[in-house]
Amino acid sequence: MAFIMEKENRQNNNLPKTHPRYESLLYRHKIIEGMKNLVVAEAGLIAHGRGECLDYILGEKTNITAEKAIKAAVAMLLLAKKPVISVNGNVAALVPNEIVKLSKMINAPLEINLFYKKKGRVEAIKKLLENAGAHGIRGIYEDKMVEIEGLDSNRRLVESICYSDVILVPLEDGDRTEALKKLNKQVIAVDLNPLSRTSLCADITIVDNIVRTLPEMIKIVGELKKFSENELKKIIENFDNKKNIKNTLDLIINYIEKQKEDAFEILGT
Ligand code: PTJ
Repeated sequence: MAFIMEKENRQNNNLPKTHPRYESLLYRHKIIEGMKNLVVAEAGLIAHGRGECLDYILGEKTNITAEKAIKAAVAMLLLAKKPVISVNGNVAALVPNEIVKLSKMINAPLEINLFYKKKGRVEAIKKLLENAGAHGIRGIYEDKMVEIEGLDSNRRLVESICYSDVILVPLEDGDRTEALKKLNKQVIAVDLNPLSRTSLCADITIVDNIVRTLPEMIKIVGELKKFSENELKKIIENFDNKKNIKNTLDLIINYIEKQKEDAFEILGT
C-alpha cells in the first residue's frame, strides 16, 4: 500500500494527495510540464497565476452566475451552424481530454490559435490533442489561414474561425473578441476575470475556471441535446450577459466581505 502511494506521488512530481491544495498544485504542475514541452508559452505561467488569484476571490467554485452562462453557452453552441473551439497553450495543457470530448459532442472543430509564436509550439499542442483523441485539428498550416481585419497580434491568423458563426474562446487575451464581434460572430468566453475586455465584449461570458467549466459543459450538452430548437432559443433569450457579469461582481464583493469577517474573527479584532 505504502509502495503504491509512493509511486503515485512520484508520478505527480511528489505532490502529496493529502495536501490541502493538492488540486491547485496538480494544475500548476500541468502548466509547468506544458511549458517544458513547448505547449504552454512562458507567459502562460503568469496567466495561470493571475487566474489562480481571481479564482480565489470567486471561492474556487462554479458559481450560480457561471452555471447560468454555461447553460446559455451550450444552447448557443448546439444551435450554431458552424461552431468552433479556439485552443491555446494553457487550455491544451490543463484540459486536453475534456476539450476534445466537448468538440466531438457538439461537432465543433478545435482550432489552435496562439498569441505567442515559437517554433514547435503548434506541433506540440497538435500532438497533445491528438493523443487525447482529436482529429482534423485546424490552425496548423499558415497557408490555409486568413487574417482577421483590424488585429495586429498573432491571433489574427485564423482558419475555420473565419467561416464560423459561434466561437468558444477560453482564456483569451486582449482584443480578438472585439475584432470577432465586428465580423458579426457570436463569442462565448471562459475567463476568470469578469472585467477583462474579452469578458465585457463577449456575447456570453463564463466567469469560471476552465478546469471546472469544461466538465460542466459536457454534462449540460448531454442534458440539452434532447431539447428542441425553440427550447434552446428560449434559454438564450432568457439570459442577460450584462446582468450576469454585474451579479458575478456582486458575488465577488460578498465573498471578500465574508472572508474579511472570518479573518477578523481569527485575528480577534
Ligand atoms: O498559448 P498562447 O500563446 O495563445 O498564450 C496563452 C496566454 C493565456 C498566455 C495568453 O492568451 C495571455 O497572455 O493571456 P492573458 O492576457 O493573461 O489573459 C488570459 C485570461 O485568462 C486572464 O484574464 C486570466 O485571468 C484568465 N485565466 C487564467 N487561467 C484561467 C483563466 N480563465 C479561466 N480558467 C483558467 N484556468
